Amino acid sequence: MRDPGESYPDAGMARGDKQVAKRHAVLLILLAGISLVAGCKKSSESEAPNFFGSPPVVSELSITKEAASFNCPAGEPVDLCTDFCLYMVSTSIHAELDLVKVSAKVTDADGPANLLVILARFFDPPVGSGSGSAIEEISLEMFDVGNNPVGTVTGTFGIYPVITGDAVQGDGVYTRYFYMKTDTPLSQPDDCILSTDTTQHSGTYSQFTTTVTFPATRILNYQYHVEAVDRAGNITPSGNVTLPITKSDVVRSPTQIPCGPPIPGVPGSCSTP
Ligand SMILES: [Ca+2]
Repeated sequence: MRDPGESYPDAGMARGDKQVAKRHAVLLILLAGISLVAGCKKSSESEAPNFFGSPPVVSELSITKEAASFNCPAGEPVDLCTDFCLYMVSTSIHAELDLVKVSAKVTDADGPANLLVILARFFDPPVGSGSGSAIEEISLEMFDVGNNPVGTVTGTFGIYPVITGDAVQGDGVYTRYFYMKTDTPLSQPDDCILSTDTTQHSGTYSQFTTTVTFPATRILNYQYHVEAVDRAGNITPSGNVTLPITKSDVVRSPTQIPCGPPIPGVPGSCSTP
């Protein structure tokens, strides 16, 4: 069975990542330019003109988490009577995971159009956690779009808009909410989180799936920060905020409903209850 978390990667995140990848290419070129200029400046000992304008200013930083809990009652049962005379089965799902909320006000003296990208960044697994996995730096794009979707995600039972958690469009406050989901290949939440979120907020938040092994305490301390990058290559990082992330939990509770009597003349087939 494929891990739905893998088989439907968050389209919002994928879109963000694609944009980020493009912007990272620009960024690398800009960074190369910066080191070149820095090198020139060093060798000539002259005052370089300020090619790069003012760096972005990051303020009103807020990085918090809240425990999110989902309960989805058993939906439409799966029919294993008509073809197999086994039972009907319907599954209720309970999921608990942390929602990380990152937001910051970002301004640029050269105007908002000069901002290239605002990123929420963290290392997975956290540096020094001793998890043994290769450490990756994760970047999620932050948006100033209000409740407008930034993409879609395809679940098992539908397609859901992806929202960022941004409160007000165009106020200079960039936001990204995302779930920290522990990979549980044998116990997936199906569409429980996607559909509950969409009912409650007109869209669902991205899910970041980590494969890190949590310690017995079920808690790992992740460090998050914001980085604002402008088109001239100036990068302004915020300070780090450490949050204790709790291992997520998904419990599936199947209920079997016995089949009706065998259907005469149709071997191996029973009526549905
Ligand atoms: Ca905003």
